[in-house]
Amino acid sequence: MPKTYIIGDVHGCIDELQELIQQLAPGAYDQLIFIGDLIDRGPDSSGVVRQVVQWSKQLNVKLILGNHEEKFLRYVQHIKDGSGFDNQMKRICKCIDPLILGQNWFKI
Ligand SMILES: [Mn+2]
Repeated sequence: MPKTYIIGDVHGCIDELQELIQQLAPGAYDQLIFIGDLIDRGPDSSGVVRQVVQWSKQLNVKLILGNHEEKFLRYVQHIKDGSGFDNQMKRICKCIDPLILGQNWFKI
C-alpha cells in the first residue's frame, strides 16, 4: 500500500533531510509532500532545493509554499521590477536636490 510522507520546515538542513529520506526509503508509488519552509536558517538552502528537485524527477513529490519561500519569491519579484528598498532609495536620492537638503532640512 502506498505511503504518504509529510515533511515540513527543513530550513536548509540538507544532511538531516537526506538521512530522513534514506531511512524512509520511499518507493515509486509513495508520496512525499513538503509542506513549506525548505529554505532559510539552516546551512544549505540551495542544496535542499536542488535535492528536492532531483527527487521530484524520480519520486512522487508535491510542494507547498511556506512563508519563507513566499518571502523569497517576493524578494525576487522586487529585484525584477525594481520595487525593492534599495531601488526605491536610489530613486529618492536621484530626485532630491542636494541644495534643498542643505537649506531646508536639518539633522536630528
Ligand atoms: Mn518554518
